[in-house]
Amino acid sequence: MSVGIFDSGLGGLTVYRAVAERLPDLPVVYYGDNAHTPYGVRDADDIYDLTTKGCQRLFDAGCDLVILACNTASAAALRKMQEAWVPEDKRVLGVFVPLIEALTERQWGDNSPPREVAVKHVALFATPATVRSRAFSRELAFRAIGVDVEAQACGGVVDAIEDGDMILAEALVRSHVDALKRKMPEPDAAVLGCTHYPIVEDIFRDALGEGVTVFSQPKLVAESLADYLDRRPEMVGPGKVTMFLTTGDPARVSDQATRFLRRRVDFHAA
Ligand code: DGN
Repeated sequence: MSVGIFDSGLGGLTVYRAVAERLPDLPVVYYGDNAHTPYGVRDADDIYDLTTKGCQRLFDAGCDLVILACNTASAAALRKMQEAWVPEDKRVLGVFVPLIEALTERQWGDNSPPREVAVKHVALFATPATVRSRAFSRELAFRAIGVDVEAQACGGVVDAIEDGDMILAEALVRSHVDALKRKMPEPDAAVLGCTHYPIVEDIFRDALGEGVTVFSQPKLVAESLADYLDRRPEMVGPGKVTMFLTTGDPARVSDQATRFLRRRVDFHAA
């Protein structure tokens, strides 16, 4: 089978790239909902409808396992989808759990009791919808992990990156980090909870300063996926081919994707 990677647009390509590096033989179907991006400003019902539609398309393309690379979709839709929508023979996994597991040094699907958490004051940077959903704190509370979380909604950063305006992106990141530090002066860890932020990770690191451990998703998700598939070899069947689908204009999306992947790929109409 192929593994599906769902995203609201192009940002999930940061996750795709890490997965392709970690698991080069794994066929992947990438679905970018570019016609409806950004999700960060949409309401939860809308995000749920768009995310289930995209996942259905990935199931139809032969994916039994779909990763929601999009934090906003993971925050606003995943739990409800898992409870009420995902068919028994399919799996949909989000990107918060690998982050939380990294904080607690556990692994996807590992139900052992929580261990002592090394970090205490965690700064979360994410889109307005992810912050509004409080999903990150909810997942921590669900696992009885007692850390202090302060969230900063980073309005504008996704758009600046998509527009290729890196000067604006840097100014916004620095002002969001300043705003966070006014609420939590000494975070000891920072979670970059948005697909686009790995592209400006160095700016986050610089603005946060030394002594702050930065958790970035792509590598953590790729590592968790490798682990997950290791423990479920029956899910990895004979290969299909990797392909890229978009609800947007394939030619335009293929051009924009180069910025995220640093190589050319061809998107097709979803
Ligand atoms: N993919 C989204 C996320 O990770 O939150 C960012 C883009 C968006 O739809 N706002």
